[in-house]
Amino acid sequence: MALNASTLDQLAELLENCQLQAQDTLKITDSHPDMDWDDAYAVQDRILARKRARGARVVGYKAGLTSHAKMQQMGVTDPVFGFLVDEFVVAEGAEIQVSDLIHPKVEPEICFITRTELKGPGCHIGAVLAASDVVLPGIEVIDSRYRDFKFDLKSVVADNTSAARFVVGGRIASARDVDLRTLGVVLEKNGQAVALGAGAAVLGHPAAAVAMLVNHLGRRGQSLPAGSLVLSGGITEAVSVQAGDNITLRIQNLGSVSVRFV
Ligand code: OOG
Ligand code: MG
Repeated sequence: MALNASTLDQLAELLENCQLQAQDTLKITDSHPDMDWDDAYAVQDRILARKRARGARVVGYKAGLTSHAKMQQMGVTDPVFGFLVDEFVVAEGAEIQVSDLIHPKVEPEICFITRTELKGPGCHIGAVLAASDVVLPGIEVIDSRYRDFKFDLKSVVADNTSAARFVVGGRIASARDVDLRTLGVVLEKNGQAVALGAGAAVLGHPAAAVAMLVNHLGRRGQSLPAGSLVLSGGITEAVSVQAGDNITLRIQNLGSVSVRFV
């Protein structure tokens, strides 16, 4: 660790306040260039601790930057991991207030719900599929707290990987009964297909993103509890949205899920 506890607390307070007040900031590595990976995840942990102290409940986790399309869009090279709490949940078909957010973008994702606990190191696709109950479509709404979505990996980790809202829905399927690599994915904005892909865009197989998450948690002495929801990462580039936009995600065999921005 390169930063002391009070600096980590200050950074967590800054980033969480930016989230709650829909205000942006410069990426924190500009002011703290020596921040290391442990510091970055320690800031994220402190944001979660602040939310927990106000009664928030962790409902799952997310992997991000797991597809080449996303890595290219953001100019980075490695996946990152974040937490999902109840305040991020949006009901299927509900409205999202754009004024609560800074510069939201939507991402088409394949979501897993686990039936048994998963532990790393050594977690692999087979273990993830064996432990997963179901998969279903999910739209993640990301909203980097950094000005113009400009960040490096450590800054985005500290910012809980831009997590803001998510909606899951459509049709559930057994994780073992569908070929998650070849599932076709269509993201529509106002009735027009704006991004297309297939499950394999995520690390060759979306379950690989869940295995990476579990191994990441294992390195930190944590496991993925039974009943966790995991967003495995955007399959395509993220798409900017504005008030008035209707977003629908269609995934082959898994139906569709929609959300409206107002
Ligand atoms: C970081 C979060 C990326 C994904 O699915 O790739 C992410 C960002 O691009 O702001 O959630
Ligand atoms: Mg995402």
